[in-house]
Amino acid sequence: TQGKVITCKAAVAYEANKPLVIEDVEVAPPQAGEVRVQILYTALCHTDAYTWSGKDPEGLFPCILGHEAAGIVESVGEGVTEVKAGDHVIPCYQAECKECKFCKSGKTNLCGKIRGATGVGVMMNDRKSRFSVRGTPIYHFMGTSTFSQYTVVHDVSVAKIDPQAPLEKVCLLGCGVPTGLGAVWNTAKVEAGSNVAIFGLGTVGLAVAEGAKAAGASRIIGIDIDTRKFERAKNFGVTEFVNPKDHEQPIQQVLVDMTDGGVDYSFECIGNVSIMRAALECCHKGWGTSVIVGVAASGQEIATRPFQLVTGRVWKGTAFGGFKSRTQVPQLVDKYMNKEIKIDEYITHNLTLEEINKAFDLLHGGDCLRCVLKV
Ligand code: NAD
Ligand code: AHE
Ligand code: ZN
Repeated sequence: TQGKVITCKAAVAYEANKPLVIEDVEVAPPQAGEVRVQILYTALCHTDAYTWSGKDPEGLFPCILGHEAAGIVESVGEGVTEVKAGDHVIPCYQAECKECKFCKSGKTNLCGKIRGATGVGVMMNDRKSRFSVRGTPIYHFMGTSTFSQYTVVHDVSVAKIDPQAPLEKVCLLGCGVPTGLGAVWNTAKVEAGSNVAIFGLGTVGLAVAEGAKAAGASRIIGIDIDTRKFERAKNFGVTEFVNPKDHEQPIQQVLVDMTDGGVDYSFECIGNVSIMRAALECCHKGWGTSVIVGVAASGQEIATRPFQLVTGRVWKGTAFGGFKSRTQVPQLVDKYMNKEIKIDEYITHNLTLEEINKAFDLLHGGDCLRCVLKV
């Protein structure tokens, strides 16, 4: 297949909110600096649902969504040295070129090399797509497009992993689990003994809980409006639960009262700007830090009284938990293999690519953390 167009199945999003269509898609060979990957397993993340909803300013249609996956390199383009056919890989929507201003700064995991192309659904070389259906180009998504049996990614966007690792599990290390763990370990740098509040107990929020427990946090308070989330969250380290619907007072006040003035760290894992405000305002005066993890829709803005920051609270955000993708995803795979981090517990459903619309329904149903699709 090397050097040839591959025709395979992919789920195409033709329009916002319209069911995805399983199509025979033509996938062009990788050009210089590109890698064609056979995707074996992909999970769905709420960010896929967000873009599909039409509220993502970077969402272009028709496109192939998907960014939490694992697979095997099929072939590589000219000049690609770090991976070869047969390598087991995880596509990384947050690239790591190790050469750009961002990568060399030592201050961020964001990479600038190809971000200009991935935000508009094309490959860097020729600003074109490698996907087409009956001659019509289909946009890439987040530089990954994993809802396809084959995809083409930039070489700076693939992490080579231990070939022994089960791809049907470690696909989750493409997004949600690292995001939550890294928000705690890299972005907030939670210390032992801290009090932590987590808004939203989906996969990302539960991974925050797992990370906070590992960091030695004393109290880990989980906040969700869906009480079905509470029982499961105990296994991830959440020690107390608050349902905002049980309280008349604003949720930030409830938390301040529970914690003698506020929490040391809070995490917003929903994507709701009024909860982002509450998450900042439930932090302790003088030092409390709030991390925004959730992705809010186009046009939404955050607000608070500047006095909140003047009096020492800190407002931060995180992308992929601050992990440097190509360097650290393989390390997270090793941690899973050594049973130092969970993955299996986040997988509540397993379906096939053909059943992807059902998988999106499950994701919206509330009972589902991650649904892994066999591609
Ligand atoms: P999810 O939908 O599984 O989890 C969200 C949780 O929030 C659910 O349990 C829901 O019941 C709860 N919730 C909704 N409204 C609430 C409210 N008003 N008060 C309290 N709880 C409420 O989603 P997920 O896959 O865990 O992702 C969470 C967010 O993180 C999404 O916005 C996603 O786009 C974003 N995300 C960001 C990054 C990043 O790099 N920054 C990475 C992955 C996901
Ligand atoms: N296109 C969206 C932005 C979405 C966003 O913030 N994405 C996160 C990852 S979410 C993964 O589930 C991210 O990493 N952002 C940094 C980046 O470089 O995109 C919008 O609203 O414009
Ligand atoms: Zn995601």
